[in-house]
Amino acid sequence: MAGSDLAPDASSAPDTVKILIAGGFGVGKTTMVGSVSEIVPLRTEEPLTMAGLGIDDLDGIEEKRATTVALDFGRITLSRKLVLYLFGTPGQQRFWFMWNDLALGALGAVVLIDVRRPESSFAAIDFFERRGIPFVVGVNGFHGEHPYPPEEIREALAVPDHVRVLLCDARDRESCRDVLIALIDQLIASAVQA
Ligand SMILES: Nc1nc2c(ncn2[C@@H]2O[C@H](COP(=O)(O)OP(=O)(O)OP(=O)(O)O)[C@@H](O)[C@H]2O)c(=O)[nH]1
Ligand SMILES: [Mg+2]
Repeated sequence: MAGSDLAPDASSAPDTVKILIAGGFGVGKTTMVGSVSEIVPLRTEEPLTMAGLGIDDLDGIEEKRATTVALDFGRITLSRKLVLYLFGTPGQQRFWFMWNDLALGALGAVVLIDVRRPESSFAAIDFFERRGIPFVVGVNGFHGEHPYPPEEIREALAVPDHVRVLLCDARDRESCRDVLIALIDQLIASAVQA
């Protein structure tokens, strides 16, 4: 109905943005997508079994029972004008071949780090740097503990100055939301500079 108040107005439709939640094995990616998503997240997890002995390194994550074999999917509305579609990547090396496909069309990424095992996310940082996909680093303080300040972690990971490093808790909605907002701020800042 042209001219009617009920007519759909394309200009009021929110922008939708694809964001990846990436990082090493068991750093909390599925947990993060689950805590922040406003829809029931899609998960593709399989149980960790004895078959993974000697392959899946559960050091520090002994409680872990399942692993992502394809992707996590969730959604968060950040404002009336902005909706993020979140794609969690699988963390184990044998599933990394999927990252290229998952990264298609992504505007940015959160590289999540387990503060106790930061080296497990080196490959993820490398992946986004090589492809020029902007990212922020979310430092997941397992058990809510953050023994190192962000600047120390930046130095240890050799993360460039323009990349934000944020302490977070993957189990906490507000905390994960703050990381995503920082990523959007970083994307806007680099678009303005370009
Ligand atoms: N104590 C604590 N446990 C956490 C936290 N984040 C995740 N976990 C737990 O750690 C385990 C691993 O979390 P996941 O979210 O499955 O990690 P992931 O990165 O998706 O793992 P993969 O998909 O296998 O790479 C799960 O048992 C979570 O419940 C945290 O901040 N604190
Ligand atoms: Mg997972």
